[in-house]
Amino acid sequence: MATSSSSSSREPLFQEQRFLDALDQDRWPSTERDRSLDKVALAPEALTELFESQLMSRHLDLQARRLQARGEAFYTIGSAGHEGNAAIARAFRPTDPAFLHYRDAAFLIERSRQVAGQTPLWDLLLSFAASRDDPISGGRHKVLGSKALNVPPQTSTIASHLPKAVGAAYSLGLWRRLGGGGEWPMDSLVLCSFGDASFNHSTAQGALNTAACAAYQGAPLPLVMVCEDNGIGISTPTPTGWIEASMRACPGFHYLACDGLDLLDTWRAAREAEVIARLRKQPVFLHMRCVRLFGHAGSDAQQAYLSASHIAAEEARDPLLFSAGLLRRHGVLSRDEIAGRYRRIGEEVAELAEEAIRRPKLESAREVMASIVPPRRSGRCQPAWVEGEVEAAPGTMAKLINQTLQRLMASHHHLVMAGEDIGRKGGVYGVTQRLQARFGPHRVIDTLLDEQSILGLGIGLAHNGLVPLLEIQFLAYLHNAEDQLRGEAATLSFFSDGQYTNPMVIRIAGLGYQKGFGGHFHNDNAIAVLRDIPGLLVACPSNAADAVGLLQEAVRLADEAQRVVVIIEPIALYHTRDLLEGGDDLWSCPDPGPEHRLSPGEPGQWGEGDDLAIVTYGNGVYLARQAAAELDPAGERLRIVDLRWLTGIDHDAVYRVVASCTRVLIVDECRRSGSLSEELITGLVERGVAGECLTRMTAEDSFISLGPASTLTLPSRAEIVERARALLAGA
Ligand SMILES: Cc1ncc(C[n+]2csc(CCOP(=O)(O)OP(=O)(O)O)c2C)c(N)n1
Ligand SMILES: [Mg+2]
Repeated sequence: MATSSSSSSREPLFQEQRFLDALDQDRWPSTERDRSLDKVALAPEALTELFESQLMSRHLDLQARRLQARGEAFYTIGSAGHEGNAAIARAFRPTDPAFLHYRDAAFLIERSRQVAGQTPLWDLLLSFAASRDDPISGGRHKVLGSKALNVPPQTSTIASHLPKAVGAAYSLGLWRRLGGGGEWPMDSLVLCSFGDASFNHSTAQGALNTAACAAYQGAPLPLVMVCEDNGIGISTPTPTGWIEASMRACPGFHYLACDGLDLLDTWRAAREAEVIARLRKQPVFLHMRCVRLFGHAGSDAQQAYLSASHIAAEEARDPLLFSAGLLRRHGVLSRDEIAGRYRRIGEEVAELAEEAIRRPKLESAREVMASIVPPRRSGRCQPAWVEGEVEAAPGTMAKLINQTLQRLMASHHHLVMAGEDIGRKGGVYGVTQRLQARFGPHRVIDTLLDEQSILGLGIGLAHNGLVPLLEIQFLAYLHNAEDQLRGEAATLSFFSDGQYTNPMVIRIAGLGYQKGFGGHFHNDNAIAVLRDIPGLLVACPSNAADAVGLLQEAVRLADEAQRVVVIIEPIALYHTRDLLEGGDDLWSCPDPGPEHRLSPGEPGQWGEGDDLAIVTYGNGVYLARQAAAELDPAGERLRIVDLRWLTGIDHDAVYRVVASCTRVLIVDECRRSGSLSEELITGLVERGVAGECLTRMTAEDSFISLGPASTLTLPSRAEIVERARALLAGA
């Protein structure tokens, strides 16, 4: 193993030598095609610039490995072999947002020529060195990105940027329907790129399917999806012809192919893609064949899984050799001019690297975390509330959420709803009824049945200045898509140093206790996957008035503070009117109106008693109120604390509310392991509440069963009564 990894670290040196040898002999390979520059409309100077971008990218790769060997750089996944994408960059505008593959340094460098004042080498070296001065991530990750170049940084999760690229492309047509606006010029198109192995990921397939289906129906979708096909994903080859066969057969897409070793061919295909996407507003799949040089990343010894002859054959197909050959055959540069450029760029990169590694690093947890919460944005108009939107009659949670959505949509013209069955049907539980009829199918979008695409659509819309209000039909169905929240939406501000954001609100119907509609997947009662995501806000109303206050605050937080906010709506309470007996109407409320907002960390309280505090949320509040009616109807001994917000809990505030109480009972309807109760107990103990005063009641670590058994694993009203009675007796 030691031998192969040391020979892997020598590969870049061999490859450099190969270029220098070719230079020495002035012997270069060529592709079969022999096109004139005129024929593809590329000026000789442009070809030189493309070659220089390729050289810069290559020298950065070489430098990254040298720096890593010295312990000065921390990420060596490189672009070697993919540098043909410089020609793609040149075919598009710097205002066309580009969600890039990690091997696209040459793209970024070439694009930077189109915007004054760019310093791509310096910027990328700062990123290698994880310096705080790195202009895109502030030293948080080695990402390709730039605010000035409209290249948002991408995460390492392959293909997870494709759903949002589709959403971003969709946003362009949507803004046109809304009469104009957004972050990008109206005639922009959206680019994204990814590898051949990534093509097979379900996230990629979902995005391709969504784009194809939208285009198939005639929706404008100015999108170019570039597959950079080096034939392998780490060690696993992609079956020959698989990608072409799949995409040629894909309705809705235009399939174009090019040879990424040939700048002229790549430029030709990219320009064709541009015309189709920009003018006809149809999606293009641009299949660029290329090679992967130096293995997958610095730590990868490809000799372990590829034959020496295969590696040698790939190395002989180095795009730099072909580009130099083009320059020579078309008489653009002399051998010495090529040699001079190769040397000069290498020296420049090496010099800059020595400076970059001396720039400051992130030095404290506070600095690292500074961009988790996005900055506030200015210039958002105050909503213009429409008269007559508040109904006086008391309503259920479902009704009041519907009314609130109506007035939010009426007053915020950049708010767009999307989800499964939310439009024509008005949602599985009727919560979104009549919204599509009123605001149109372009603002209340019935999406495909694909949660990844729904969340990706939202991220893409948010990138372009819209505020998406998404719906996930059931909490259990968030899980097949949660990376779009966890890995994508929640991380964007962090990895872009607050420069890119995707503010949005996601309503998720969830939790247990549904009568008549059972089974685990419609009653999922675990929220741990949401609670530990840095920066994500999660709210959960227990009653109709709070649902209004939380929803209005969530939209404000997204619109003004650029936050990503999840609201878990307890399905069992959607249509609940009564608290104690049929017809008492104690659980419906009048609409508290447009100004009612409940800020994060602001708990609700019922009762003033000091003997026992019940701390709870969602259905727990409802059950605790029923229990209180039995034990202490006036709230003289009891108080019930409704958390309302399930992340970012202000434990000092919770402590203040319960500090005067002799005992505290936590009622948590979610599964015990990983439940909020763990955090609440810890928070109170840390603030000095004695352990013996604290007790908790949670759901069992079980899935939910069907029929009458569906509540057996959940806290019940009777258990709360029993436990509270015992605690009150001991108080
Ligand atoms: C979802 C996910 N699974 C696994 C990985 C680990 N991984 C990183 S790159 C890669 C291979 C990608 O191959 P390909 O898409 O062909 O791109 P290439 O590196 O060849 O350019 C894998 C498996 C990852 N980053 N994300
Ligand atoms: Mg590959």
